[in-house]
Amino acid sequence: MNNAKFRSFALIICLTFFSGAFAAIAVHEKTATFKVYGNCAMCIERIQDAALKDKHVKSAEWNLDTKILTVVYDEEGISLQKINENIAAVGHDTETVDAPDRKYRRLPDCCKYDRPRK
Ligand SMILES: [Cu+2]
Repeated sequence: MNNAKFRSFALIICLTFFSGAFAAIAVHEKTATFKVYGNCAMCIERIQDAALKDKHVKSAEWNLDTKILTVVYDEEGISLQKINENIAAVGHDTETVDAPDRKYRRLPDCCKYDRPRK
């Protein structure tokens, strides 16, 4: 193989590898939004940290005004249901999962929100 041929060969290998890698990332990443109940600025970190606890959740942003959480996650690694459960586990009811009562009671007073189903 001469030099020019080798270079174009190497280039094709690189392009194949990178486009494959990017396609893999793009295919499995999903964005979802759902309601998470909370009350104050202190809740932001607690809710986002609970969502981000699983490494398959790439980003989590909770809006204090709308109470909407936006998550980007790898759907091959974690389900939306499990993300809801992880958040409920720290005391915040979500659209679909209720927090355990004892966890809700342990929240600081400023974080106690009106529970939608209680
Ligand atoms: Cu709070």
